[in-house]
Amino acid sequence: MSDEQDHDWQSDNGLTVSPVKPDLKQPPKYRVLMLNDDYTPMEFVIKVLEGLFRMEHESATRTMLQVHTEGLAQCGVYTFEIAEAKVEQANSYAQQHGHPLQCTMEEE
Ligand code: TYC
Repeated sequence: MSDEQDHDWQSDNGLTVSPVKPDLKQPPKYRVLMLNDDYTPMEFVIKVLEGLFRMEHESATRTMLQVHTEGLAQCGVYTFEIAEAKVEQANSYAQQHGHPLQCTMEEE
């Protein structure tokens, strides 16, 4: 395909013709955050971080301890729909097991 066929072109006065700037903006990303509470067992939190957020045991443990000591920590960064699904899955999995563990999300 020739260069001319690769682009849309705009013409202002009929004399100059220039390529329309392609819109290359990335979709916004969302941080999933995990919040501390006084009741959820540490081992359960580590399991969620490994199983749902695909962390290795060591980084899951480090992240759990960061939540425990600082109040919250980032579990991952995703597009809107994936972040929304992770938050929903973490919160309902915790609820099903009788734990108050909560995740939330915010735009990066
Ligand atoms: N603070 C909890 C405890 O002492 C452990 C915990 C860590 C809970 C992280 C939630 O997101 C959390 N058992």
